[in-house]
Formats: sequence, structure tokens, C-alpha cells
Amino acid sequence: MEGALTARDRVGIQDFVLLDTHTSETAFLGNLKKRFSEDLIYTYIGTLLVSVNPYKELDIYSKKQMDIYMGVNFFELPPHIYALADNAYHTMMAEANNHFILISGESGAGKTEASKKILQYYAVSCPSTTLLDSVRDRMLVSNPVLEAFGNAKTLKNDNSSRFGKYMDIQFDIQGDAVGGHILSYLLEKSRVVHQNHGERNFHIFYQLVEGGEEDLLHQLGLESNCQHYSYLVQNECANVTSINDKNDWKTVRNALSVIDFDESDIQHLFGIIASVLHLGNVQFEADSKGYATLNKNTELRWVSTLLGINVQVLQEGLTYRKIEAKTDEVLSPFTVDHAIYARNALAKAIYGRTFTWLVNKINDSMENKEPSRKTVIGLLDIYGFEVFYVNSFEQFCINYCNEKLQQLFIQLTLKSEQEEYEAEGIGWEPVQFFNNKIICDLVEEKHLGIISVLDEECLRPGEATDFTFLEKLEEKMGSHPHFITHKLSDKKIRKTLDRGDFRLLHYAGEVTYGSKQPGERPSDLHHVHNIITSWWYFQTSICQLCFMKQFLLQSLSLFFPFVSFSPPLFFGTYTNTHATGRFDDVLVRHQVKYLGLMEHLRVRRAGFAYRRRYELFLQRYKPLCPATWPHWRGVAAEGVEVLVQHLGYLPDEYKMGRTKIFIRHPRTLFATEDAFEVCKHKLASRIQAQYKGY
Ligand code: AD9
Ligand code: MG
Repeated sequence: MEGALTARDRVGIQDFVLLDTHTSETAFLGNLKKRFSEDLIYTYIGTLLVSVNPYKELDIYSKKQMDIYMGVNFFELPPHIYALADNAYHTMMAEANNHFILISGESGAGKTEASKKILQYYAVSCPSTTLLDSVRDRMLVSNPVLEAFGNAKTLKNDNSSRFGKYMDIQFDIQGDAVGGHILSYLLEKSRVVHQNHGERNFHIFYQLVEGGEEDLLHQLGLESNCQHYSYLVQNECANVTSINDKNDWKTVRNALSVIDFDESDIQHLFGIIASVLHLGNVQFEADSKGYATLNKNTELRWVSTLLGINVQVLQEGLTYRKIEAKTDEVLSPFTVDHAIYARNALAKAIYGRTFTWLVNKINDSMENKEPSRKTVIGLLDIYGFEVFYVNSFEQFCINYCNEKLQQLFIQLTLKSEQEEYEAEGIGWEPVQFFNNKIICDLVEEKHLGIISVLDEECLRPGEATDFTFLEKLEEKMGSHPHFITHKLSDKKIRKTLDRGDFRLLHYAGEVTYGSKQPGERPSDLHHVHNIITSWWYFQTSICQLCFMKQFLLQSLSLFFPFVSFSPPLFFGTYTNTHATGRFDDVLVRHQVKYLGLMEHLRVRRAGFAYRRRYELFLQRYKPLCPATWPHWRGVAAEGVEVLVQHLGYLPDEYKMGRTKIFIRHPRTLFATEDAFEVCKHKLASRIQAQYKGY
């Protein structure tokens, strides 16, 4: 019928590699948008899955859908997160090695939701026994607990992850999910004491106060009203329509019992959470000399009771600094500002340590105690790139992590892919792309990068200030194209920068970092305080060496798992829409650009979907050809050539490299794999028949 739309016109192309029009950005966006308007949020670029956040519930995550995707070749069904999960699982089983799924995208793009869907898929679709069901339950319910303690409402996302999470899902030789392990990174502790306008503290505080049972609240000395707690009402957004704290409280309480928290653990846990709320309400007044005093210490008494610390020791720790002289200890009184700083630092340290303890407890409960051989699928879900009005050290860490992730993405796809074609002697026209290594180096380079400068300044307590730090940065970075300060910029840009700020031109956009933390005076950043007990210490300022070391270690270990894992990898890259669910062309175009999706597409279109070493390819498929079965006595590459000729591969479908065969389209391989499955069954029955009667 004239004018009627074909299905393809209506729903677009499900793999960008097959987009037959020229590969322009406009065509790319047009295809994404067309699919989005039909609620088709997933599209492939080869094995990379691109998703657009729908911001509404779609009926595509049912058990029925899971069954459809189970064990089916990747490209045979419409793109789906389940296809990605299933493919990772089956490749892991076939090759008996570890795999991991990397999910990237900016804040609010849907990374955490995707990682939950993947986990659900494994929990529901893998083989099952009653014993293992409990391990799976624990894996699934660990999510709401971790989100309660580690997520919060930000301006970008009502359920924003404020920590990085790397989870290993362990499978035994039969493919059963038998255990799990979580690594958490860099919890944004400053949120405990300060939230930007329109944001909230961690969910758990509101859940406890709004949902906690009367008895429990009474034991903890809490009022059932968020307005009562200064750490919760800074921005008058305790209630958010998309969040039901009362219901979430019930979910978390139930989840805690599933993951082996006994009543005494639970009492302790919420005792500590309540102590943080009480601490936030501790107020100081200045005495006649301007020193901090506590005139009403009801709140402090609660902190003392809940934490089991002598109230006198607590009070002294919050209002005095201990200076160790040669033989003596001298107490130097704090001003009110210092006392507030000390109080906040204590609250952050308590919360941070509680979070670490919680993750350890969850890991104990998910631990696989059988010493059987295991392979793992690793799932990385970190906080996405973010830009706020005020960007502090936390944003610096978060954005640096994203920068590293992008670097990894580039290395594993664009760079290594092209290098491999070259190394294997496959004719190749290089595709240009922006390599963000220059920005990673700016942050991390030894002796020259921002972290090194910060480290140096930490070694000069008392002398270093925010301004000396900035001066040193200016001296070292000077004309670096991705670094700007007030002094180094031209008149137009200067207007947009404060004197104490520096701006980085990240791969995903510009971010201005202020050295001042809101609510903290610049001079406070340079005090290294002693605190009441030996196991709690202040670790809040950017100038504390211990913290920096910790950060560096963590970011190293964050990327360590990748190095030890072998490809292939599966990427989920997420584009974002507005929270309204509207497809915002400008926003999506920006993300397509900085994620390098067009470059990725160009490499994919010109390249090869699959490659394998000759020996492995021959080993698997040799039963398909009489000349190679049961043994090929010659060189593996020649055996592969004989084999693929026999299978009828056309010259354009494959290339022979130095050590590997390269296959252009997945469908060629799928046909071979299907033939192999048939052949395997025939062989198995022949062998069985042979041995009958023995
Ligand atoms: V952040 O970097 O942690 O701030 P994420 O993790 O990328 O961010 P998240 O997964 O939390 O974003 O998704 C944000 C919101 O988008 C969710 O709370 C859902 O309301 C919405 N969302 C995301 N993915 C889907 C989906 N597949 N279907 C429906 C979705 N809604
Ligand atoms: Mg998240």
C-alpha cells in the first residue's frame, strides 16, 4: 500500500552495524529515537548494547521474556539486556573462563537498574537446587540493603549510587550460581553531613525515621519525624514523590534477616545510624573567649549510650584538640567552627566504617563455602559522570573513575581492536578517535599530575593552603589544554571562574572544582586532628595523606579485576533521557559523541565481529570436516583454511591473520555453531551405540 510504513521504517534497525544509510550522527540518533518511540530501548552496535532510559516500567523483564532469551544466539532475537547476560553466561561456560560486564553512562542513565536486571536473570534462569536458592536469595536481597545505605536522591537521579560497586557472581562447573562477592569503592561520606540544594542524605536515615517501629525508635531515642534532624532537613526535601521510605524500610528489614543479620546485629546497626542523627543535632556555643562549649548534652548522651563511649571522652574530643608535647599532652580548645568540623568528621567516619562492615557482612552471607572450581561473571556499576553547581573532591573522584572507565572502554574496543588488525596483518584503514588518556594523565601522572601535587602539599602540614595547592597546579599544568584556572584563562572564561577554583575539560564535559567544601572553612582543610579513640580518626579533608593513599589504592584495585580477566567483554553503554521520559535530542547527541559511539560503529562496520586462534577454532569445529576429523596433522592455520572451505565460507566473510581467523558477521559463526551442535549429538549417539553392550 502506498505510503504505508514498513516494520523497519517504524521500529528502526536493531543493530547499527546494519544501518545501510551513511553512518552519520543524525542517522544514528534518528534510529535511536525511532526505536525509543516504539518503546524499543535497546539497540546493538555489534556486541555493544546501547540503551535509552525509558523512565517508565516496560513489560519486557518478565520470567517469560527471560525464557525466550535463554540459550539463544545473541543476534537471533531483538536486542535485550537478557541477551547480553545470557551470552556472557554461555561464553563463560563454553570457554570455562571469567567474563565481565561493564556498564557505563552518566548519572541517571540506568546503570544500576541494568545491573539488577542482569543479576535477576542469573538468579532466575540458571540451574537450581534448594540449597543454592538461598545463595541466590541473598544475592538478590543484598541490593535493597546496599542501596538503602549507599544511594541517595541527587539532582540527577532519585536513587543515585553514591559508591562504586563491583560484584562477582560465581558459578560452579555445572553453571549453578553458587556465590557472590562485592567490592565497594569510595562511598561519598560527605553526604552524611552536607547535601547540595534539592538533594537528600542516604536513604536509610529517612527509612529508619519514617518507617521504624515505635519500640525501636524509642530505644534509639529517635522522633518519628525527619524535620527533627539537622542532617536530614538541610534542603527541605525529606519527602520525595518517587520514594516511599516506609515501604522501603520494610524491604530492608526483611532483607537483613535473609542475609543472616541476627537481632543483635540489627540493633547495633540501627544504633549506629541513630547515633549519627543525634550527633548532627549536637550544637555548640561560644564561651566568653570564643571557645566551643556544649550547654545541653542530651543528644551527646544518646550518642554515648548508642556507641558505648564515655560521654566525657566524647565531649572532650569534640571541643578540644590534643597536642602532644615532649612529655605531656596539652588540650587546646576548639572554636565553634572547629567543633562543628570535628563533629561532622566523626559522623562521616562512623558512617563510612559502618558501610564497610555492612558490605563485609553481606559478603560473608553470599560466600561460597565449597572449594569447587568456579568461574565468575563480574559486574561493574559505578556512579556515573556528574556535574553540579558546586563540585567538590567527591565529584573529582567520581569523574576521575569515569574517565578511567572510558579509557578502559577505548583500550578494549577502539584501540586494541585496531591494533590487533595491524598486528595480524589484516588490511585496515585506521579510524580516528578522541583518546582521553591525556586527561587521565593530567590527574594521575607521577610527579606531574593533580594527585601528585596534592600528595606533595599533604606533606607540608601547616604551610600548604588551598592557594599554594592551586599555585602549584598552575605551575605544573600551565598550558595543558584540559586544565583551566582563573589566572590561566582569558577574560571571557575568567568571569565564570572563582579565584580558588580549577576547571577540568573531561571527556564528557567541563567541570569546575572548588577547593572549598561547603560548610567548611578553607583553613580547616589543613588540620590533621587527633580524635577520641584510636580507631576513629578524621579523614575528611582533601589534604589528608591517609585518605589519598586509600583513594589511590582503591582506584588501582578498581581496575585490577579487568586486567586479570580475559576478553571477550560485553559493554552496556547507556544514553539518558530527561526524567520525564522525553527523548532529548541535544542530551542524547552529546552522550553519543563523548562515549565515542560513532567511532565504535565505524570500527565495527569495517571490522570483524569474531576472531579466534587457529588452534582453538580447529579444536572445536574439526568434526565438521572429514579432512580435519579426528586429527589434522599439519599446521593449524592450514587446517582452518581447509575446514572453512569445506563449510562454504565466502572470501568476503573471513580473513586469515597471522595467528587467528577473523569472521566478519556473527551469522556466519552462528551457522557453524549450529552445525557443530547437530554434529555433536550425532557423534554422541554414535559413541553411545558403539559402547552399548559393554
Ligand atoms: V547513578 O550514576 O547511580 O546516579 P544510574 O545508576 O545510571 O545513575 P539508575 O539505574 O539508578 O541510574 O536509573 C535511574 C532511574 O531511571 C531509575 O530509578 C528508574 O526510575 C529509571 N530507569 C532506569 N533504567 C530503567 C529501565 N530499564 N526501565 C524503566 C528505568 N526505568
Ligand atoms: Mg547507579
